[in-house]
Amino acid sequence: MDSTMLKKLFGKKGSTEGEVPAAPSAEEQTAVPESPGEEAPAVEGEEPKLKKGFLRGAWEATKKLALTPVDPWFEAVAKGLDKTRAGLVNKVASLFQMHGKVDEALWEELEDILITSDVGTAATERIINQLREIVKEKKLATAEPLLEEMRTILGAVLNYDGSDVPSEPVDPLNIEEGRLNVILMVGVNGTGKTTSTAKLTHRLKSKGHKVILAAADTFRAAAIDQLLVWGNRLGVDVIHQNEGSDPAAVVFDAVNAAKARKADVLIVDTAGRLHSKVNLMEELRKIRRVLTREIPDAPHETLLVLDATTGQNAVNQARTFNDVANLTGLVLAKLDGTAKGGIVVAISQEFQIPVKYIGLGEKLEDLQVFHPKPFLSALFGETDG
Ligand SMILES: Nc1nc2c(ncn2[C@@H]2O[C@H](COP(=O)(O)OP(=O)(O)OP(=O)(O)O)[C@@H](O)[C@H]2O)c(=O)[nH]1
Ligand SMILES: [Mg+2]
Repeated sequence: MDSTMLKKLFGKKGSTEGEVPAAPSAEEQTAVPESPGEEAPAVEGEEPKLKKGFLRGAWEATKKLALTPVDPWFEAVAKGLDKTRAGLVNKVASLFQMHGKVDEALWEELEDILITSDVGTAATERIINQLREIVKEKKLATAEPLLEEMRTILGAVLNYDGSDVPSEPVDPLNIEEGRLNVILMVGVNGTGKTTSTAKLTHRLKSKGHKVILAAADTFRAAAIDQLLVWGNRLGVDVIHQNEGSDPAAVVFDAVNAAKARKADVLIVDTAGRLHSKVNLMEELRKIRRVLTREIPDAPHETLLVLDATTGQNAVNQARTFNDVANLTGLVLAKLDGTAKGGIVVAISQEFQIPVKYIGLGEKLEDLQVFHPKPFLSALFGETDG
């Protein structure tokens, strides 16, 4: 059972802040958890007498939580989205619950919450317009049913087709056996490119792929060292040259080394910091030219790494890079560090490029495949993916 979820539902009453309860035993899993209010059950196993509404909903959710085996993928996403759940969905849920009637003030407050959570103006407008339509069509007098409706609308914005998710997430990458697959990591400085490169290496390696890294950020010696440290920790080769050398030359070396060493995947970590945007884009073009000369259909993936905490800036970066870099996917890093995870919604509304991964922490395991189903379940505090 995820302690943070229980805390979210029931607050911290009766427990010390930061305390993590031990995993429940089989008996405990069927026992009734402690409830926050005076309406807590006196007898273990007896249901509290809660009226329909938020507490009742929380109770039902917690009961289900206690009985549902936890899926590690869903659990990891849920944990990484704690802040956004509190900052976005819980706020919307309590607005719908507390406000009661549907009036202009409700729409204004909803707009405020969505905009301040980085959902973006286009998606906010879409959500509110569709909710208004639903209120009219279904002649809703109260706002409470709107949360479930909003979840459905978000699913549509995230291009969710209603299909189920595999129990083991499939890496959404154009990787084929029998060839050298090249993944180019791009993005402005500090977004999480190098860390995401390491996390992706870890994922691919654990699936049996032989990975080689190219230190094509030659702008700073520290950038090369950082990748070397990760390479060492991961047990993979890092092809590098000295600080200031031509990144395209590093990539040329790396392709040849990867071919000679029969690697399956070459991941190219690039620089984000150059004197100007023009220089940065020119450097990326040159890297791509060298790659294509060596392997005609390379790079097979170009992933733009965005820092989820930077809001509208991330949207602007996606626009700029998309113009020059033929992006095949997005990595939204640092989603764990923000209550404004609405950025995933804004990005999905504005671009056709799929969000392929989300970064949910600094550790190697903290890169998760993005799929709207577990994402929405985690966001809405549900109990499984
Ligand atoms: N909390 C959290 N921190 C992250 C995540 N991804 C990266 N970071 C941190 O963000 C900082 C910058 O990450 P880097 O991977 O060095 O970023 P970069 O894009 O390679 O930066 P430059 O090479 O300077 O352009 C580091 O402190 C990382 O540990 C994430 O998903 N969650
Ligand atoms: Mg870097």
